[in-house]
Amino acid sequence: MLALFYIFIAVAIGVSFWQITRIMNLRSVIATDKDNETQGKLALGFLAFLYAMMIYCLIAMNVIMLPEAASFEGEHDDNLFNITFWLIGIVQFAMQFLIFFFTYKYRGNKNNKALFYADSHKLELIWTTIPAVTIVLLIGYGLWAWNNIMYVGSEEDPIVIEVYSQQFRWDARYAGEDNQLGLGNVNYIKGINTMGVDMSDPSAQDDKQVTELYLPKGKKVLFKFRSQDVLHSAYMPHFRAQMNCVPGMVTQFAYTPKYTTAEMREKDEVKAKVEGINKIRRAKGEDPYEFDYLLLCNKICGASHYNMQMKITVVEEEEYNKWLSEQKTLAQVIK
Ligand SMILES: [Cu+2]
Repeated sequence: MLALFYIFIAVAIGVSFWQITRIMNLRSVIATDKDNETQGKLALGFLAFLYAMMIYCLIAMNVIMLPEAASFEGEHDDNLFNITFWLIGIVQFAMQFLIFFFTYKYRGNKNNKALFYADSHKLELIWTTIPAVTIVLLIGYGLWAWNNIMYVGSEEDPIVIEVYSQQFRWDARYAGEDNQLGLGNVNYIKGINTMGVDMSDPSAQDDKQVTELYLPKGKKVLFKFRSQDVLHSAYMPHFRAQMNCVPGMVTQFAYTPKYTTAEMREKDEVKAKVEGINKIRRAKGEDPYEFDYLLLCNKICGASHYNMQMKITVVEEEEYNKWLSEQKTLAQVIK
């Protein structure tokens, strides 16, 4: 056995010496002009492939992208996204061309001579200033949009709704007549009081707990988030809003719904997307999908995280008032 091992080592050493001598020989092999010509043309071919893939993905993936923002605050997210997308898109389209075209244009050639070029202050000034100013403007707009949806310093009088997260469900509570949520704490969770509302708090009496969100069109809604167990993230993609739900603290965002669910379903853009999605679902043998606004969990919070969602229905104000008046107050439900 040991003899076999020695033989193996001897062979391994022999192979390494052989490889090393091959590498030494390679040093004298330099690519010919013909090789450079081929490699240069391959670089151009790769550029064409890259562009084709980019355009194909943009068109093919469009069907699973979100439709137009369904909240007034979300319009700014879409603006930011579009500006950034086209800016980066155009710049990278041009840069890819320069990279691969110059690779081809300055391919190795015996007759070429390198040019010594130290630096250019003018060029450096341009490529520092333009990106810096652009980024400052984009971040400025982004911060403004952030404050806007976080309800910082807004004068409006919003409808207050609490959204409560736990593994693996959502509960919601409307603030009721007084538009003031009663205090909540995990210690008060008992029986049907699944959100842990402090029933000795006067402002808790008229609160209404529901399992589906109804929102009125054109009215500002302020969401307050709590979590019972781990980090969750309240994600309402159609309204372009997302916020972490953190155990032990209350977080928030606010937006104004722009279209009712029915109006959204009638939009050509939404119809085309629903049709595209249903084509994929049919091929898989799944039930057809109908457009609905959704609240999803966007933090991987455990095994059934994927299933943690709540339907959001946006209706005209009249219908919203009617629906809300039909819901029972906590005082009626919890004795
Ligand atoms: Cu979750």
